[in-house]
Amino acid sequence: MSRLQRSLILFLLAFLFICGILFYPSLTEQWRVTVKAVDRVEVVQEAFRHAWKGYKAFAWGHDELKPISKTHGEWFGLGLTLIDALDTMWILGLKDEFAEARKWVETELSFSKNVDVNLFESTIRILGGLLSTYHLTGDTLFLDKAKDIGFRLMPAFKTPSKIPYSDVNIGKGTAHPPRWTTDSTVAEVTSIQLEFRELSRLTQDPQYQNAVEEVTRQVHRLEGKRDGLVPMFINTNSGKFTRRGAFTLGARADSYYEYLLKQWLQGGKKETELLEDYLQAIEGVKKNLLRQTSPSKLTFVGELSNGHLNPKMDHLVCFLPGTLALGAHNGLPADHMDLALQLMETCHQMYAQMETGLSPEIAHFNLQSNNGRDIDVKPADRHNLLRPETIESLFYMYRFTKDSKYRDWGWDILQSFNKYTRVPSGGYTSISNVRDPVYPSPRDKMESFFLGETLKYLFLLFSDDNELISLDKYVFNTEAHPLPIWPSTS
Ligand code: DMJ
Repeated sequence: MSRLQRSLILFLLAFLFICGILFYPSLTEQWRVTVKAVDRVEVVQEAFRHAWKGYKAFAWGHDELKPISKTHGEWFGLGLTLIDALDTMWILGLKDEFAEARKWVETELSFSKNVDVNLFESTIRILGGLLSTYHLTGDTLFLDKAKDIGFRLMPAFKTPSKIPYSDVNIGKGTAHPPRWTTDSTVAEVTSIQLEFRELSRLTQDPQYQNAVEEVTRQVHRLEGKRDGLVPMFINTNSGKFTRRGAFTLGARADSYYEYLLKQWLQGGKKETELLEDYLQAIEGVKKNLLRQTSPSKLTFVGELSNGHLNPKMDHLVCFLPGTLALGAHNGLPADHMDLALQLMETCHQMYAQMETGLSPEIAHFNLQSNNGRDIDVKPADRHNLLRPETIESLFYMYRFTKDSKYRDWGWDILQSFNKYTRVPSGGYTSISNVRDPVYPSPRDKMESFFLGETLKYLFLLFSDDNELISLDKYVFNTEAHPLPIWPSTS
């Protein structure tokens, strides 16, 4: 080799070395970011497959998987998990799994059964799931099934007040309240509207829309609200609120607020009474229920009981940051977004401060300046049911802000689910103690909303495709089933 050749080779090597130093960090960063984004989506798909593996092996066609005892639990006997998961499989691109589930719906699913179902739960999970799967796939099998269950649920509205009963026998066509009361839950009777209104639009049969809008009309003008906040119970005979004086954004009232905003969006922002009720309620939250913890000033939504503020918040309330952000995205006051940002931080802390990284069902907040911890958990509230609300809100917050911290928070939750709730033989289980990372006490139950909602929102949170269920074209029902925003001619 000549001296010239040697010099050329040395020069080339030096050049490559300098290029490496200059560009390596940004190349690796780019590569890392791309791989990270892809990986997270794939980890969700893998989690779904793992959950499905358990459901398929031990609970196929039944309502819920009991992954530890390797058997199933029955609630309505209608394949609840399978139906709740249909559109998730479609959105996650799990074609084989979707095809086998579709086959079951076609050949096995029958609503002609002498069985009592809860009106609200079967509307949001079954009717909602079938309608959204119909919209995503265009497959009329799902529309036919939706019509069938929708029609069978209608006897619930035959009450003296037209406020529906909680339970319907879908085989006999009879309905009744729970054995111990003639009250229905306010959230339940006011969170079936998106689904029944959509069923009327698709079938051109107004009976469904008329029935649920009668409920909305009555609740709109009822006495007993406090600054737009509603009590938790309503009587099916009198049509009036009962057990007044207690107000929460958690269990029994939560999705009333969610559906005010979402019906307004579904109908193309024309139904001003819905918007007015929603805006008034958010003002009511600010005036009556908002507090900040000590020492970290976390904002939370407490509960009011006969004028007394109880500083506790259900995990269920963590739907609220997402709903507030959705409203702000649609032109509602900017301070709704400010509140969403603060509440999102609190919901994140409800996970981050627990030893397992998983939120308890209910958090108690500290208001005393001399006490050290912001969040306390009572022994009876330490369970985690694999609920979706925080991840749901993270999804909205990421879509609207593009702040990657929301993805990172969701990623941490997914990793905790994988660490503490994953059952090796297939499936995930709810746990009884989020404060014990050594033995979180598995409860042996995978709720259908883990597949219907939690994993779906995780996937959408990590997906870079903003058009995948665009929030300008769809509203999610309270079980994460996307329904179309009506075209302006509807
Ligand atoms: C789901 O059935 C729905 O999200 C409902 O609105 C509240 N409870 C569960 C999930 O936590």
